[in-house]
Amino acid sequence: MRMVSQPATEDLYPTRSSETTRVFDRSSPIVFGTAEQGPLDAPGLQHYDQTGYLAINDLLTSEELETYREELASLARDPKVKTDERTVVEAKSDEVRSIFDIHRSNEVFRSIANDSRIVGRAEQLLGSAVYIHQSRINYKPGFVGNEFSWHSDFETWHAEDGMPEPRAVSISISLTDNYSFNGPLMIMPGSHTRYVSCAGGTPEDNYKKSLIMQGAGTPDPGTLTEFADEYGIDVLEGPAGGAVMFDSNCMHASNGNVTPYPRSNIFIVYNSVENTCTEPFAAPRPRPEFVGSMDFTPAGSSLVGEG
Ligand code: 6CS
Ligand code: FE
Repeated sequence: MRMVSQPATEDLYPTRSSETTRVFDRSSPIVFGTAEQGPLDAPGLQHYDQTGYLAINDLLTSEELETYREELASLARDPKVKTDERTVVEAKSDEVRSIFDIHRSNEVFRSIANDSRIVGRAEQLLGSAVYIHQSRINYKPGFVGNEFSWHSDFETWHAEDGMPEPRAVSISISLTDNYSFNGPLMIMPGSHTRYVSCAGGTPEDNYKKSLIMQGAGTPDPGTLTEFADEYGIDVLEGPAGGAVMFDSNCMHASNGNVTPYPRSNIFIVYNSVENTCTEPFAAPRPRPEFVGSMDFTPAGSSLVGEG
């Protein structure tokens, strides 16, 4: 009899390994910390636990907002940034869609990514020190900003970056006003309690395409319809300077932007230091460091950025 060796640990979140979509209940906890630890209070933690997200109004002062907006504009104008491999350009125009790794490449964004107001909330939600798995600025320019299809970030991070469990939280900090009509974040509240194991495999160098328009890891229309019918869709409108923190396994998307008003944000992903990435679970090789970091230095610590 031929012996087949078993993987060292069972994959709790298999994906991209069969021809059919399957839906599992999430086994991992959602909120790890308590209200006593702060800064989030009990109603805030409860909202995050139930819906998978939490809005924070007035995170930035008006001076901070001004500084980040200027930085955003100057980066988009910089020809060196435009040709950098960490910059993603929109499919049908020459406009910048995203700039990755801004917590390492830019001093202004490094400071906000390590700011205790944000890191403290992430640590409380995840119940441990946290490190930055990914950072980016999303521009969503007026007229030409394209959509992001429905997906769970965790499904991609598990398949392509080797993130073991959904113990990560993203923050999207609004640098422009989010209206219903300029492509704001949409979340299916409660969808973070289910895991959609997607059909198909992961193509070679998938990130080069998926960061412009995601293909692999997007659930099929039938599953998305069932999810929308069950959970509904929340549209996260709100003024510049506010933010949304959301669980890594939320089903979310955003529409394209045909209005003249850009919808730009800073996007930072914090992962628990107890959930560091390993080999990808469903991809030929790990993605580059600027998309999925393997530097597990805790955010907010004095060590960040040294060396
Ligand atoms: O690839 C990533 O890490 C992120 N970007 C996309 C388009 N989907 C998954 C995840 O949000
Ligand atoms: Fe996403």
